[in-house]
Amino acid sequence: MKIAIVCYPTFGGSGVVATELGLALAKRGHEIHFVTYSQPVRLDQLSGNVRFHEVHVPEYPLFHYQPYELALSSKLVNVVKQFNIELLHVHYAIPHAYAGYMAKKMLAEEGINLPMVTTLHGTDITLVGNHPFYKPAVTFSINNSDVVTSVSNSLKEDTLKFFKIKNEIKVVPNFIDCSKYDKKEFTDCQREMMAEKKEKIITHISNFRKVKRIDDVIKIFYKIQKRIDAKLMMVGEGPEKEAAEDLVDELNISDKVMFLGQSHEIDKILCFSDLFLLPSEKESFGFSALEAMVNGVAVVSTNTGGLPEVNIDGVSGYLSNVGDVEEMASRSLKILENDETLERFKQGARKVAEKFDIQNIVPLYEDIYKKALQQTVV
Ligand code: GMT
Repeated sequence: MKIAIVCYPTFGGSGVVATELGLALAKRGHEIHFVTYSQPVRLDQLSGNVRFHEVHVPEYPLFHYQPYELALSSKLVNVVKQFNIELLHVHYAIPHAYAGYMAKKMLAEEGINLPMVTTLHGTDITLVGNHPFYKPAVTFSINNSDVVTSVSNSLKEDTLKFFKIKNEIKVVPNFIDCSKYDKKEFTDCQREMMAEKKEKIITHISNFRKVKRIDDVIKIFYKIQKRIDAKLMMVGEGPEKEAAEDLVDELNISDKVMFLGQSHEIDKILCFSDLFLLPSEKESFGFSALEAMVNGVAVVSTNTGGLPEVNIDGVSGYLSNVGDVEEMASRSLKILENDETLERFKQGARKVAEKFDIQNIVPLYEDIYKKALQQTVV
C-alpha cells in the first residue's frame, strides 16, 4: 500500500508513534510518505520505502499567522498525485484532520479517491480541541474522516463525551518494538556516569508543560531523597522548566537533580533508571511511561485518562490521584526501598509493556487501512 502519514515531527509521543508506525509499515513492504514541516525526530532511516516531504509555509508580511493548514493540504494533493498515494493517515486531529479533509475534497474534484484515517492522541481532544475556538472544526474533521482511531479507551470515552461524534471510534493502543530493548543486545548502559551504586535513579521525561505537573515530580523526589540515596533525571524542554529549576534550588536539592534537556537517546537514560514518575493532570495514554516500562523501569503515575490502561497498579508500578504527592512518594519508596520488590516491579513493567508490542498492534492498522480502502471505493 502507498500511505501518506501526517504528524508532528517533534519529540511528542504522537509524532514518535506515527514515525515508528511508518517505519514498521515500510518494513512490512508498504511505501510510506511522511508529510510534515520538518523531518520527524525519530526518522533516522530514510530508505527506498520511506520518503519525507517537507511542507514549506512562505512568509508574507500580510500574514500575522502563517497558513500552515493551507500549505499542508496543497502539499498533500501534490504528493498524492505524484506518488499515487492510496491512503492518508493523520495523527493528531488539529490541524491535520482538517487539512487532510481539504486535500481529500480537492482530490475528489479531480476524480481521485483518498480515504483518510484520523488517529486521536489526547490533547487534540481533551485540552486544545475541546476549546470553543476549535471545537466545530475538530468535530467536523472527526465526523468526516473515513476511519477514526483513539490511542486508549479513555480517550474514546472523552471524545464521545466532549464532541457530537457520528462515526465509530476504534481503539488502537500505542505500541513499542520490544525486540529493540532486549537487554542482552544493549550493553552500553553507563549508570556509573550518573550516580553512585547505592543511589536509586528516578527519571521524568516530558515536554515540561503545565499538564505534566512538573512541580509534583520535584516534590515527590524531595520526599524520596529524604529517606533514601537517590538522583533525579529530568529529561525534556518546555515552559515549566525554569519554574522546576527554581523549585529545585529552593528545596536545596540541586546536587541531586540533573536537567538533561531534550534527548534523542532516551533509552540510554532509561536503561539505568529504577523508577519513572508521571504525575500528569491528564494523559490519554502516557507513551513515555510505556517507553520506561519496556526498559524495565517501574512507573509511579497518576490514575488519570488512559494511564490505568498502561501502568498496571501493583504490577508495573502504582497509580494515585492527581496531586497526591504524599501517596506517590510513599508508593515510590515502597518500590525502591527493597531490592527484591524493585526487581519484581521492573520485571512486571517489562511484562506489561510486552502487551503493547509492535507485532500485536501494527496488523490492526493494516486491517483498518484495508477496510478503509474497500469502504471508500467509488
Ligand atoms: O501532550 C500532548 O499534547 C502531546 C501529545 C503528543 O503529541 O505526544 O501527547 C498525547 O499523545 C501521546 C501519544 O499518543 C500520548 O501518549 C499522551 O498521553 C498524550 N498527551 C496527553 O494526553 C496529555
